[in-house]
Amino acid sequence: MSRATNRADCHLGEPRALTDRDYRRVPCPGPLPLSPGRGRRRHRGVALQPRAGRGAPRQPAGAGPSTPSRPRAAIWPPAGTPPTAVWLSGGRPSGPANDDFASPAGLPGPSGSTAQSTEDAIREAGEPAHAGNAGGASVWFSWTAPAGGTATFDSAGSGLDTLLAVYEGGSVNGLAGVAANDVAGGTLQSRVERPAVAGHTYRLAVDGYNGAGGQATLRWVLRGSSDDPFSSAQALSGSTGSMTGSTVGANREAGEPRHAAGNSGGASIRYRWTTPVTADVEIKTFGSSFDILLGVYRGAALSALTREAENDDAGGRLQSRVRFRARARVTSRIAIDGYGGATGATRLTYLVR
Ligand SMILES: [Ca+2]
Ligand SMILES: [Ca+2]
Ligand SMILES: [Ca+2]
Repeated sequence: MSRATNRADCHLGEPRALTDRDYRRVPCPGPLPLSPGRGRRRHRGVALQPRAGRGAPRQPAGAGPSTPSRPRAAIWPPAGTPPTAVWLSGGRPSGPANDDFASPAGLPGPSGSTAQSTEDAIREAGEPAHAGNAGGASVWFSWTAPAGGTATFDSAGSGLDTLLAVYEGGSVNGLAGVAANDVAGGTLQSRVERPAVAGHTYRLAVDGYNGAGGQATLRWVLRGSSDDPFSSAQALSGSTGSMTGSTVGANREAGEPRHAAGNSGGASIRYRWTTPVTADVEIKTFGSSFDILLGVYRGAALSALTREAENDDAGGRLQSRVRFRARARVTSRIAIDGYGGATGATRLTYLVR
């Protein structure tokens, strides 16, 4: 494992205050032979204003938003750190929609995956250093645990050296760290796993080591507590609806029943659904991407589950469909598993017939 030598080596060491939207970050045109504290130099036509030491950065004369037609670089490296990116006045291309802490991308449900570019993302004022590295190209996510359990987040599959951090809190400079990771499993990608409290909202930052940008993937999965696999079940609302999800990264809990056809499965996600009145209902997984096992139960605890319905293949397909009579105010516990432990994208449709 080695650190990639790429644009990441061209980033500011101290980008903290360089978040002015009137500035535009561009990749370093090459090694910048700049020594902190030695005054203004010219590099490939860009006026540089180095500043030694840490502290409040100083804006070079003429480099501010007031003169956007005169591109200049503002570089304030900490002492001993070579400057690595230039920020030009004249407007920065808008970064990702979830660049800032205040505008996170929501992560729906107990599990899933999302991918995006972090190019042009920045580090905002007051932002903590994620996983102990200054980073510099963070994007933010928000996830509310639909139930209690163990939440796992990882950035496997990302095309950059990621930093991943989980927080609680409502402002970027007032966050409480929950978990953070730089390298996991011998890769440059990151992984964290922590207990999640039902209803709590967690904020996640995905950043690049030393400010690297690139294509980032974030996966999340909530597993139930070991004494009840259904404790992480996501609630279905209304009398009809559809939910998409993913079983990638899910597993099989101790004591979990075989959900259909006596097949052991191996990667299940769970839902719960309560109808206000007794009704004939249908639940199906048509539209999922793999061979599904579907099991429906009632009962308040794993040790007291009663099987309501199960199906492996319906209608000559690998997808599943069950019909049963749901009792008023009795919660149906629904498990989607993969035949032989297969995983993939899921689609669950439920309706009162
Ligand atoms: Ca950011
Ligand atoms: Ca990393
Ligand atoms: Ca099937």
